[in-house]
Parts: sequence; structure tokens; C-alpha cells
Amino acid sequence: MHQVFLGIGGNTGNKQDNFSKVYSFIKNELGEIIKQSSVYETPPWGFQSDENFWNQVLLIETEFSPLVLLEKINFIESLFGRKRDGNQYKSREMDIDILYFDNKIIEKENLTIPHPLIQLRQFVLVPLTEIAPRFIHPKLKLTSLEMIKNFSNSSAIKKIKL
Ligand code: PH2
Ligand code: MG
Ligand code: MG
Repeated sequence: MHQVFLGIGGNTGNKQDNFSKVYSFIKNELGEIIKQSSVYETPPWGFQSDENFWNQVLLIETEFSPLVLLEKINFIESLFGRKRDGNQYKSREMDIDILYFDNKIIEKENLTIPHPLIQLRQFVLVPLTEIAPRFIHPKLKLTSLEMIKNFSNSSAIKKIKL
């Protein structure tokens, strides 16, 4: 079995419904959810939108290889109406990113693990640090806590009380 951290997020549609749905898709298609962070409301990062995101980090256990996992994730995203066109950030109902896959480092054309932007994104680091403060980024050799220290202010990232 493999331990995989997933970052999930969405900023359109009914976020509460979309999050409940994605948990059942993940359980049915990918594997058991072992840990989940709180859900956070976060401002769009890297593009403009009037709609804030909900973001969360999950730890799952899966039997699938990274590429099979990626295909299954693309399938789940398609159930939320996701179409892949171009590389620009866009509003979306549901995005599922593989953050870490065990301690693997993978650099393929369509899949980079660890996710290349973890250390730059507070909307990932805040929930990740909540559930895995001492997990070591296999490439940067830094813990979540060490990476999050680079951010002086996380006031824009708000825990949602569900
Ligand atoms: N995802 C992006 C781009 N920007 N901003 C926030 N707050 N949350 C996201 O999940 C997010 C984003 C690309 O996947
Ligand atoms: Mg993403
Ligand atoms: Mg993605």
C-alpha cells in the first residue's frame, strides 16, 4: 500500500456538496482516507476570481501506482465537469492534486511528484501542516513546519466550521 497526500480544492458550485461527493469518489476509486485536515477558505492564488476556494489536504492509502492514480483522479475531476484545456488557472468545482506519493520523486512530462508548488502555496501548507507537520519533503528535505515558516501571515486562510 502507498501513502499519498492529496490537496483538494474548488471555488465554484455548491462547495459543501462537492466536498461530500469527492470523499465518496475518493473512497470508491482511490482508497481509504486515513487523515483529513480541516477545510479552509482561501483566496484564489495566481489568478483572479470573485469566488474563494475551499481547500483541504487528505492522507489516503492506495494500492495504485502513481500513473494509475493520476488517471483515476482525472476521471473523478471529469465527474465534476472538469475539462482540460490550456494551462491557465481557472475556477473549477473540484481539483485533486497529488502532493506526495510515499517518499517518491517522479519527474515525468505529465506528472511531477512532489507537487512542484507545495512550498509556495499557503493554501496547501496550512492544511498539510495541520495533519503532517513533520513529514519531510523528499526533494527539498524540509518539513511542512519548516516550509510554512517562510510565510509571516496566514490571516487570509480561514478554517471553516462545518
Ligand atoms: N488552485 C490552483 C490555482 N489557485 N488558489 C487557491 N486558493 N486554491 C487552489 O486550490 C488553487 C488556487 C490551481 O490548481
Ligand atoms: Mg491544483
Ligand atoms: Mg490539479
